[in-house]
Amino acid sequence: MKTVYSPLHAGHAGQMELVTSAIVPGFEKPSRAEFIRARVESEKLGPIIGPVEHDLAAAKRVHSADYIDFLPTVWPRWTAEGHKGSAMAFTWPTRGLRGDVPPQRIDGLLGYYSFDAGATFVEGTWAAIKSSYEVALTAAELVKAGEPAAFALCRPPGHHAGAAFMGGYCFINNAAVAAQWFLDQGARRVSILDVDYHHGNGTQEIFYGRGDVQVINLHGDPMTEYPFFLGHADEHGIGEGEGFNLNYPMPFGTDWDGWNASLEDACAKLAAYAPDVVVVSLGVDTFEKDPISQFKLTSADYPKIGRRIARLGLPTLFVMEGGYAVEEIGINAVGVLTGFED
Ligand code: Q9C
Ligand code: ZN
Repeated sequence: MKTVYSPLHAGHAGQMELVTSAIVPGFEKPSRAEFIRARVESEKLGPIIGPVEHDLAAAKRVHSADYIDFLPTVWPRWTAEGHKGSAMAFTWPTRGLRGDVPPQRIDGLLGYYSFDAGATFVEGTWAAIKSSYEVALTAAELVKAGEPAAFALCRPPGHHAGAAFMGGYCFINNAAVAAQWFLDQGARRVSILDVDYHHGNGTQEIFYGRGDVQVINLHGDPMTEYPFFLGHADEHGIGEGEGFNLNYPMPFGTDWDGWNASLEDACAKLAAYAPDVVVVSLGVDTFEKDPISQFKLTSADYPKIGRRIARLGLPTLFVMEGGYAVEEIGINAVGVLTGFED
């Protein structure tokens, strides 16, 4: 299959991250995408192409226009205020505060448009966000044009970003954008299968009231794992979306057998929904050596994931999400893709 990749991701570099009372270099770093690209080449997965330029209209189909228009202003406003270092949120409108009045200064706006401090900006961040979005749309266009599958090597990732907020290394929800784009191009139903270790809270929020996108998440139980405040098994959608959101929270230490039992159930529900296309939010932070995660999948397990998804027999768009064991991230991510093609 073809891979879509942009070198502009590399400008989103050197951003800092809050981890248990220290500010450290971010886990979501450029080498992640470079290891994956190198593995795509060495495994001869297929051609690597650049993204086609797109305006932001498709982003505004799943995000609020004010949120999308805010993103390119963050770094200029942060530096205009005289701030140095990563632009990072630190105050949020939680219960008991006003969440309906956007403040004027960038320090406040960062909190207004986020749910955590985990989506930080440096100078090249907006260009990387935009390129990641274009990578997803370009890969979606390949699938729409008849390719059985395509790989959007997105960086930064997207699944924690909701309709009007960033967080968890995510800004534009690339998988949600692609799913909506397929619908706008005539698909009747789309399934999003999110296999990243973390619950895709943004994707769930965006489609929670809709019956035309089935959202399935396999992830660390939010009782003990980030993002903590969404992803429980009793969240099955609302109104027209009732029954079209499915969560499979799993405990720390989950290995292939436990994880695969969830995958099998998820694939049965996905097949019953009979979508026209599947968007896979492909995170490989389920890996046993991932530095911020607690599942126990091995490199030998990833091709099995790809083979199972292939058995659905549906056009499939793979959208890169998380995975922080950089030495093995290429082996694991491309392992899913080569497994799919077996
Ligand atoms: N000590 C994705 O995988 N931080 N995002 C967790 C780390 C946030 C992960 C705490 C993790 C976000 C796309
Ligand atoms: Zn993740």
